[in-house]
Amino acid sequence: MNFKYYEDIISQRMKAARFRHSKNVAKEAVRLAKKYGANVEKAELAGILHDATKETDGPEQMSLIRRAGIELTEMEKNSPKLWHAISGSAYVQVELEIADREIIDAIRYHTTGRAGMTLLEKVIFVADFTSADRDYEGVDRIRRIADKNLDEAVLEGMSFTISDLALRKITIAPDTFAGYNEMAELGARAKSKEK
Ligand code: DGI
Ligand code: FE
Ligand code: FE
Repeated sequence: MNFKYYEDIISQRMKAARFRHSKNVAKEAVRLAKKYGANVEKAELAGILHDATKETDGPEQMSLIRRAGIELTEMEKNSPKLWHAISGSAYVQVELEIADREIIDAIRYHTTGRAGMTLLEKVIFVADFTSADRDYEGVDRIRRIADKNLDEAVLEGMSFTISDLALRKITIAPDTFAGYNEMAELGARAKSKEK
């Protein structure tokens, strides 16, 4: 896995600010991977690549998705914000020839999450929320949680996203709900054990 090689390629696909974000996510993913026992090299690589196609135009993203053999659902077709996660996972497969399923899926599900997330998927999902460049309201709270319990941080991130989307009356992907329900149930069970 040649991090510098991929970092170079990716830097040419995006503006400086997004490249900075990608580097911050890679760094945060490494920190979380060490803390929670995920594969550190994969975390760093998935982190730098996770937004690879965020600045790629719609038709090119659709072409990457087609080339990777991915079928979009009607809702996905109608949710342009979700495209970059899917086309990003397609891009690393068809253009960078990365075959590692864990890395591909960490990119694929970095925006929505899903039920049954792998440790690496959780690390990237949370790192995207807690990277150094993030300054939304509530980021301190999620950073604090991320230092204590990765699953709780995933749940917090999903809760944040769903609340935000619902307030703005934007469609919420089934994967987002499925991930949220799974983590909320896990959290509820942990709480009932504490008592
Ligand atoms: O790419 P980033 O900006 O670093 O972060 P991201 O990949 O988490 O993208 C965040 C955007 O994606 C934000 O505008 C909310 C949107 N989003 C997240 N989950 C869903 C969603 N949009 C829709 N329509 N449905 C979702 O489930
Ligand atoms: Fe993203
Ligand atoms: Fe991101």
